[in-house]
Amino acid sequence: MEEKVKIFMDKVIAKNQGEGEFIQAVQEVAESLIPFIEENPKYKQAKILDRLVEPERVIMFRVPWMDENNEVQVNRGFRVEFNSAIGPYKGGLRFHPSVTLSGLKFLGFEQILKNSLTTLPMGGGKGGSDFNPKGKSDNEIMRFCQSFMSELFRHIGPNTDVPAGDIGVGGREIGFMFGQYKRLRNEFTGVLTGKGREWGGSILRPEATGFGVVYYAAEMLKLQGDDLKGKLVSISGFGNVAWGAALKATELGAKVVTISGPDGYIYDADGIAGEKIEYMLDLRASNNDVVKPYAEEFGAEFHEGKRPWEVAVDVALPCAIQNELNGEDAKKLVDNNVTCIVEGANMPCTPEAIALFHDNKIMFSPGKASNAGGVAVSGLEMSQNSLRFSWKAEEVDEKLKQIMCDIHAACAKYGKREDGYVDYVKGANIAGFVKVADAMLAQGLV
Ligand code: NDP
Ligand code: 2IT
Repeated sequence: MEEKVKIFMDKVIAKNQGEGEFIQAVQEVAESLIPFIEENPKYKQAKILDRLVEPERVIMFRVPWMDENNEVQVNRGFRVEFNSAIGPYKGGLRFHPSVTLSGLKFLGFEQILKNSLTTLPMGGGKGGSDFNPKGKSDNEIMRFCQSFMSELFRHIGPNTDVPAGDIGVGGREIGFMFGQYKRLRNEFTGVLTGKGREWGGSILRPEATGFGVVYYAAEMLKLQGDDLKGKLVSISGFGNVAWGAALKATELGAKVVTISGPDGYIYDADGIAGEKIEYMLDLRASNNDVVKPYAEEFGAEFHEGKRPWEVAVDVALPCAIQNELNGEDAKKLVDNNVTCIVEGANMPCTPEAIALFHDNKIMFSPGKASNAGGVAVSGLEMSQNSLRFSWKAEEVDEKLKQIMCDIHAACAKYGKREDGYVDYVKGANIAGFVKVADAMLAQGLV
């Protein structure tokens, strides 16, 4: 089997030279899926996996804009329309200087399986720009978003491709892009999700990813007869996902002791709760991208240049960025008797870290399963827009909780090993794949 994976990956590597993150994401999926496909020859004959790793379309464009000093700036915009077998392309936009085609291809590829897991009719896509929002004025952000949408608008639509937020894209940016789309098309439609509540957005969308991560963690613990009450939790990041996760974990009786930024991590032995969680929003809104001010505000420890994985906890929730938890970090967590690692970010754990968790039979969930709550509520926002209706907070929360329970059940079913250990990576990849693959078979060679 290893040989079959190698032959497949050699082709992928040759075709996608220099795209390390994309190759990393495909490798993980190929290891789970190739044995499954060998047992199900209909997928093999139709070369579903070869087709799945090739985006249906990639759009790359120039984004010119004028800064506050009347100087011309030029960025690059992208939209990777990866797979539309089960619904319109759906996935976030990332504005960050590190954005490359490889990064967006990895995110778009993961999104195919993630969106399938939600059980909602959404295909996979991702986009963004190498624009750096840090230190930009509101006016500059607006001018950039308008220029970005002046090209993107011709490629998207409520039945074609529905972008949303990701790193660097929140409610403000979605507002500016929605306004420009509406102006160019003269249509008020659900073309983006993450909109403001007053103009078609869903209640609980900002909280949804973090809440979903914690609902998923609770399901993993429940399967072992355990729960979150009294558990020590470490979280990385301090953005939208980290904030929602801290809020829900605390509500369910856990104690969150860390958050982190690119500058280092905060250790707060008293627990990050109440006004301290709200303060995370101020930190993020300040546009400075540092967590150190938390230590000064609340008298907690700040560990400069370090990551939170050296702290002894029961549950770890990496919620910042890809490849932020490596083999060494994983070893520290394992040595400190961690019981459960649940990814909030996309691909935050390296392959070495995941292998160590698996070898030690520690519960580990990949982001494509445990962070699917964000895009799931985006899917609910699309439904509400189509119905011209909006559900109440309790209704959305109930649906979100049910979706996370169902994703967990599907992953546990496909990932359960003979000795009872659940390989959630394998479970998520196979459970996400089947629906997309069957739809591709039904729709012929397109
Ligand atoms: P935010 O922009 O709110 O937060 C991410 C921030 O983390 C970046 O600004 C980045 O800062 C910072 N960061 C970079 N490196 C580190 C580090 N080593 N330690 C701590 N922080 C770091 O983004 P979100 O909360 O929206 O997204 C976080 C993750 O969750 C991403 O992987 C995203 O793809 C994923 N996700 C988001 C969803 C959503 O609905 N928003 C849904 C599902 C997944 P800097 O700019 O300096 O690099
Ligand atoms: O990675 C993700 O799932 C997101 N950034 C959310 C995508 C969406 O369409 O809500």
